[in-house]
Amino acid sequence: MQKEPLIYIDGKFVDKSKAVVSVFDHGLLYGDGIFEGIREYNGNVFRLGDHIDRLYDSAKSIRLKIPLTKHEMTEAVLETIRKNQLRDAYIRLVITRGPGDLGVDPGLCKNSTTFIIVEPMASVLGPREPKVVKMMVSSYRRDAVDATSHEIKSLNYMNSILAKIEANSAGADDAILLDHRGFVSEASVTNIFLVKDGKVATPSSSAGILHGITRDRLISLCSDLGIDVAQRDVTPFELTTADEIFLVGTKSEILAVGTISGAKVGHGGAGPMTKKLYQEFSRVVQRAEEGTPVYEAESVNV
Ligand code: PXG
Repeated sequence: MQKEPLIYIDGKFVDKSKAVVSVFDHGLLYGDGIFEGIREYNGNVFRLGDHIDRLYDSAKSIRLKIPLTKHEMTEAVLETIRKNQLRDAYIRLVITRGPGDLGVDPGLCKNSTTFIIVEPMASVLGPREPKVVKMMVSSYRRDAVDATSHEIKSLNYMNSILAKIEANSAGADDAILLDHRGFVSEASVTNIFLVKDGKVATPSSSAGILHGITRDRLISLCSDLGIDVAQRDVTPFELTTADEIFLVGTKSEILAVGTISGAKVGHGGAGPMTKKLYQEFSRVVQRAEEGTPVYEAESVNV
């Protein structure tokens, strides 16, 4: 019989079919919890330290106590990948407030629940060109920074889900959300970049964005390559007049935006800057120094 994937739950490894959490878990009842989406490329977990830091920042901001140290959490991630013997994977690390009586008060929950899912996932980065997507501007505004801010990587994704439903009905691949001021924020699960006259810009944290790890690496990549890159307020006008627009995220990697609400961005395909950054980024993710080796003992032995 084929072996089932193993899921980490609170220090134990259980078969996928038996990996369950309580219906009283406040992560499910109230979206009270946090998560990370992480990737392993060729036996290396890409920027794992950054993901762990962001996880603990999210936890701190919602006063969620994580029972493991950062080092122990890092080990738990690596061990889950090893147990499933994967070299190219998507890793979902979730910490919920844990089971408790009904009622929104987090004080009702004694212990948080931690689980880690790993699934095989091959990169689409490589010699080919970036995928081109059709976008629209959502009628939903991004949650404000003084509300359920996406600076917290929380389990509350209804804002993005509503935008996605709207995009699905309009025949678009995804939607770009504006912030409460009317500036560009991000797409449902990706950060956004635009290119105009050879300069790159991306919305700053005031627009209620998730501080994306891919975004962060793309910004430093631009700097390394001598490309002018700014984190600033971006207006909807700039979206309609940009030469190129692209989206970035751990799972999506880099996507070129072909159209927004039917209007072409540039020539309607992946532009030269997007292609260049895509090629460069495909090399970055494969570099050993960008990640944490999963099978260190194995590589030491060879
Ligand atoms: N913005 C939001 C709101 C996100 O959820 C990103 C940007 C990109 O961040 P990283 O750190 O991955 O570069 C995310 C990513 C999915 C998926 O299915 C992705 C995310 C959350 C839920 C689903 O791709 N987070």
